[in-house]
Amino acid sequence: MFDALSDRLEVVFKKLRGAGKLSEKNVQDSLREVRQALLEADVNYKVARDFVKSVQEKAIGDEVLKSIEPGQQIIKIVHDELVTLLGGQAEPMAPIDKSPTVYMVCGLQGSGKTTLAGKLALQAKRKNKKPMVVAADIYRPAAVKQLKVLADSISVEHFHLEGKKPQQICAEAVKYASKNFIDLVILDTAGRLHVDDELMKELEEIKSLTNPDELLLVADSMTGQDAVNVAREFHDRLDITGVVLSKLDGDARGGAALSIRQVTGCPIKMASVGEKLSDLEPFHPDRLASRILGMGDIISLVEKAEETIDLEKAEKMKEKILKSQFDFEDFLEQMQQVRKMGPLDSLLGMIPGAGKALKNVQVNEKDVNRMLAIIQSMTIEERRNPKILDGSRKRRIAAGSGNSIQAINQLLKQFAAMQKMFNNMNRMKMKGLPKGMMPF
Ligand SMILES: Nc1nc2c(ncn2[C@@H]2O[C@H](COP(=O)(O)OP(=O)(O)O)[C@@H](O)[C@H]2O)c(=O)[nH]1
Ligand SMILES: [Mg+2]
Repeated sequence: MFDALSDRLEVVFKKLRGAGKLSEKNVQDSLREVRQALLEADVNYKVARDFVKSVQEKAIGDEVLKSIEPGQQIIKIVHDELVTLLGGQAEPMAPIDKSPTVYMVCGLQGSGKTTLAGKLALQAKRKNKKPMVVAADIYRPAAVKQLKVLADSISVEHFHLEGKKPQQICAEAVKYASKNFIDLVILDTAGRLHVDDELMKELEEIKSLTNPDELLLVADSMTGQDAVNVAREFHDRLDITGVVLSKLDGDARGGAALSIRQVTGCPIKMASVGEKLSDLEPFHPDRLASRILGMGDIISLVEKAEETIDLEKAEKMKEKILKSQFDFEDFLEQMQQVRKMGPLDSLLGMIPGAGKALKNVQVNEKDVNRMLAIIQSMTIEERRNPKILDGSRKRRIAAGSGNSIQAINQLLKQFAAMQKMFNNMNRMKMKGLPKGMMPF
């Protein structure tokens, strides 16, 4: 989602790093470009203006300009300001600690409410809690069914009362839950195409009848600044407790995600990153900032790995990446593990720089199978040290794996790019990047 912004900022920072000595003018020019990049990413103009002002105040001190690496310092300041812009600390969801805890989900039509209800239910289940989803969107018959199908797919109880008003359905659901040992009630409310008074009244009533522990607004990141305005209107009326950014996996410019916290003052609690029910992550301002500044999101990757892979292996992977010892043997092992975790392109995007190195490569299962076949046709020695792959070895591997020499060359090229990127990352680290710059 933040590719274009990342690319722009990378260019600005490259210039800054290369400048050696910095003057106020250098800095001001760079920050003007940062502001332009933010605006192009569809960041709210006031947010962009204040952001740059705040960075500027911190960056134009003697201390920064005379430091050994002023460029790095300024990047660090931008990073820290981005973290602040996104809310500073990660804000956890209200704990599921009574019977029942109530999460109310609201937002415009199509923003991803029903999907989120399913995702939250799945997450609760994984924590050994008993969730129940409540169909309170009665205006579209398909909506009740949609929630039912989702609930059935994860064996979660589904609550609905035919012919009743949403307010009643929700109130009854909470009563039912407290009698039936349900830990978490998730209210899937109705949406509209635009904010309207009637809907707001309905939501206000549901709120006062059910007294939710979380009142979540689902904001569709794909709709840009509209999402920000909608969030503001919902917050004004309902006093929401948290925003969930949905469709962060899309290719919109990301400005909504970057503006919404600042404009509404409401914390972003979760990020929805795909259509599958497992595609829900806690929102971490620092990780997203690192990702936007091209530093990847190793922590999310490792955490995701830990869910599926055993801890020891995940730890080993992190170490190998850090020490630039990542070879085809590791690649093979990791690929096999990683395939259990989810769509590859989304995982690769979390590796610093990998998204970029592999940008024009469509990663799909067929490609992966081909890559794996090629690596499996290599000897251990070749996997450890691909440099020894000469023409005749390549021909052998090509024949063995049923691929062309060209496919093998392509894989080698991609792998070399990845190694180079890991190396750069490590060198940057060794140069003593300020603390907080690297995501680990
Ligand atoms: N790519 C992507 N699609 C999503 C995400 N969340 C929801 N969707 C899709 O968006 C559409 C609308 O979602 P739905 O939950 O029905 O929205 P609702 O009208 O607010 O209940 C559906 O096609 C979902 O599969 C997400 O995080 N990423
Ligand atoms: Mg819905």
